[in-house]
Amino acid sequence: MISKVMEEAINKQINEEMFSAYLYLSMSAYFEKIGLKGFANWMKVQYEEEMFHAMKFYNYLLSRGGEVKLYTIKEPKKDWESPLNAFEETLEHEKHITKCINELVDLAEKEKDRATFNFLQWYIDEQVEEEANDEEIIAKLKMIKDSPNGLFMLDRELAGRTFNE
Ligand code: OFO
Repeated sequence: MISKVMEEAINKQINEEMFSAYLYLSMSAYFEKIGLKGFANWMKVQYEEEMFHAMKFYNYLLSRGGEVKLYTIKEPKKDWESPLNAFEETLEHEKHITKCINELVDLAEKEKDRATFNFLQWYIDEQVEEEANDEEIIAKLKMIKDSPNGLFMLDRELAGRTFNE
């Protein structure tokens, strides 16, 4: 049975992951609005990934005899200055999530909760990938600057992203 402290921390993280999903779905709608369907697809896949992250915590908590508590999800922004601005904000958000995961790992260590400590290793690897993906797109957007041609090509590339766990 999981400790109450760990249970509460995981419930908060479920909310963080669901907010991430909400934020990226909102970004997907923004990209649709400005006519970048490939970017919109990339963000919609990211939304699906975040729901997967949330549900992985949810299922884990139940499997350890914990009680799930679904907190209110914050309202995300719906407009950004540019694609670059949206991706820079995405990277900032992912850095915040990495910090949350690291704090959960610290807590699992403090609680001597080996199972949760092990479970969290998947999220540590996932965060490395998430930040790297954002950095790659930011670098491309910086190269593209104001070239519509470059933006069009990147949009085509991002249209190919599909969800895989
Ligand atoms: Fe984007 O990794 Fe979960 O929140």
